[in-house]
Amino acid sequence: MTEIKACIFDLDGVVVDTAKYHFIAWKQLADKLGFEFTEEHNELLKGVSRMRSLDILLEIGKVEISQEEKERLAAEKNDLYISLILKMTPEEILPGVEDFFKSLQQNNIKIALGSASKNAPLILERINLTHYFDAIVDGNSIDKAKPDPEVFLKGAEYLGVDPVQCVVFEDAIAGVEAAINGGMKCIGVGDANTLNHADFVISGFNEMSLERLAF
Ligand code: B16
Ligand code: MG
Repeated sequence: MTEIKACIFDLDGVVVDTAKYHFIAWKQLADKLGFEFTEEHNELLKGVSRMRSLDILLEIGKVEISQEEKERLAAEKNDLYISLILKMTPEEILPGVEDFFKSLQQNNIKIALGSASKNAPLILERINLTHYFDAIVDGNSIDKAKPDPEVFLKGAEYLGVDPVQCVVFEDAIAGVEAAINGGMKCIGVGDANTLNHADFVISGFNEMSLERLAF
């Protein structure tokens, strides 16, 4: 059994549910471009970078446009997304998350963020969680998307903790793979069948405790 010294959290789908705001913003773009974009389509964008998400959306709508136009549409989507997340409040923190952060702090287990989102710092500020984090790695500080382990390895490096002593919490398949590729343990948050490569899966942080970190 390895002593766990740090927990690294994905943001969307683990700490907070921002997928619903991404959906509203992407759907508005698809409406404008004249094709249907459903909640099922939105599942394909979870954990995926902004530009890759746009490419997937355009593939769904069979729309071909220049790189310049893509940049413009991504910026337009992001403007709408930001207008939505600016209205977020601490009430949107997913159940059990803050209590778990407190117990980690009390037991000197470090906390890092490992998110693909370039808007992560703004979201953490809106939900008043920034102060819990010893390190923040987000879409602004990485070159390679999950399942590449870069985001989590940087988190471990910033914390000064060996990757084998880190546990990653992830809701996306690519995120679970990124943790495994980084030599870390991974607890899936969500559906056990979907996240079957994780060490184990919880449906939410009300099921989580320090004792369960010892595995
Ligand atoms: P942004 P995570 C991801 O966050 C979202 O799951 C994904 O849907 C989004 O496209 C990506 O962030 C980039 O977000 O446009 O704000 O940079 O799950 O890695 O915390
Ligand atoms: Mg996620």
